[in-house]
Amino acid sequence: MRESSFDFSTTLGSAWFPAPVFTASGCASSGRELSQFFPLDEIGAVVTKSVMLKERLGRPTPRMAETPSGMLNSIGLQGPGIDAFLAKDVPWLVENKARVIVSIAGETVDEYGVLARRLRSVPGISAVEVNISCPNVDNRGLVFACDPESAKAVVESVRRTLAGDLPIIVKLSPDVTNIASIARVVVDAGADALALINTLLGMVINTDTMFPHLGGKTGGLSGPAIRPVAVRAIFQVHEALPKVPILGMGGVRTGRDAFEMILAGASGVSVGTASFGNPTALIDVQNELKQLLISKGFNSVQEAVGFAHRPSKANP
Ligand code: RRO
Repeated sequence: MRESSFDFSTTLGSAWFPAPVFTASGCASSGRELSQFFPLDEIGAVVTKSVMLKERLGRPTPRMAETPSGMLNSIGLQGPGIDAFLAKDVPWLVENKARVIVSIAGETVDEYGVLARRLRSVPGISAVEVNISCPNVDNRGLVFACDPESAKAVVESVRRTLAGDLPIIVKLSPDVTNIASIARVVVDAGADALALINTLLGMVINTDTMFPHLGGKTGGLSGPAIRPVAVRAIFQVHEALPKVPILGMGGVRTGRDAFEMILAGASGVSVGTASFGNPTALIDVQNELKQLLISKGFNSVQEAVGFAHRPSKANP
């Protein structure tokens, strides 16, 4: 397979992307910092930090902790609110030729509907990520992805509002017993694709002060430590719902890590925490992934999606 004839594009619902590597929501804000290191149109898309209806200051500091092979964050949905975001960030991304996936987060089912309505006629948006799995909320009842009825209500509200305007990608939490059953509920409610996985709820206690280290006490664990959890979740959901596109994420640092997620069933892969240590991680992952797919004999990304599910000699 020659590089020139290899098809590196991918789709999430009706949205098409020329490459399968994306930013992870929350790790690149609206892409301004990363644009100093590479042109944003070289990656699949920028997935923006989950935005709420109103400006939000987020949780008390400290908001970060290093952990073995990972990182704990407790940002708490800090952001400018949807109006400022649509006035400043989306136009800037469009000017910079980035493809844009806007991530939204609401405090109530209705708020998700209102946010979706604001996005309906905005030019330059490829898809909406509906984040129902932020771990950094003070009331665990607001982690909609951990309760099938709440998850269903949010997705139905966004689907009703958007009709067929924009593909809906729903971001799920790994902190559930059966992620495939939650996936099925949100797909039945109208999700076109799924983003797997958000961070895992964790905690670090400072053994000098003998108090929790983070201002918000708990935080979301990301980085290589969670990659096997993400691969497992992607594999289980692809097995249950093989036609539903998955945007995979969780500890991807190399092209081989991204390849592993594609083999598990992801149609695209987001790189998040790795960008903090290496601002060109997205480009490095993308280049390495392309070479790996070609060297394994694939003609396209699509051919490799879910390849680990084929029957083996040992397990036909
Ligand atoms: O803002 C956050 O603290 C946050 C969000 Br919205 C999320 O979805 N996942 C995460 O680890 N942190």
